[in-house]
Amino acid sequence: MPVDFSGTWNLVSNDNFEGYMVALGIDFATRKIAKMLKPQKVIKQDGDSFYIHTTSTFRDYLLEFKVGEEFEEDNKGLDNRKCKSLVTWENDKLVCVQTGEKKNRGWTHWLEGDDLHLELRCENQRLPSGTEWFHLLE
Ligand code: YOG
Repeated sequence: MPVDFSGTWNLVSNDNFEGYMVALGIDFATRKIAKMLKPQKVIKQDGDSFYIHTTSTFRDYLLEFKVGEEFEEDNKGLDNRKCKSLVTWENDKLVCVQTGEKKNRGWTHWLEGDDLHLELRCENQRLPSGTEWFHLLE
């Protein structure tokens, strides 16, 4: 039985989100707002097809992809830089590499019990393993 990320998830911690946003070149005022947000993720997974909708009171971001198929990502409402993204499985981890202007850009999702973990990477910044958690809603 492959891993299933489907569900509604709430942010519980975002250690070093600031460092990640600085690496992405997000301006001070926007970072101040973004740090305070408690975004929610709705993930719908059908095998290798994913729908990940991240919502907040400030901005929303929708990502749809199929594992193993490269796609264009526009990061609209985030840093607005276009990149080519490829998501692959590394055992039960979902690993995205975002190739573009920023080096070493990408993210990794994995599950630990009822927690969804997300590591965000950009240039020399990373949210260390397990510092950003989302909890499954009832
Ligand atoms: O999710 O990559 O699940 O897309 C990262 C924000 C903040 C906007 C959020 C809005 C990067 C202002 C995307 C936050 C900072 C700051 C809610 C997380 C950029 C701008 C949308 C992400 C992946 C993995 C799928």
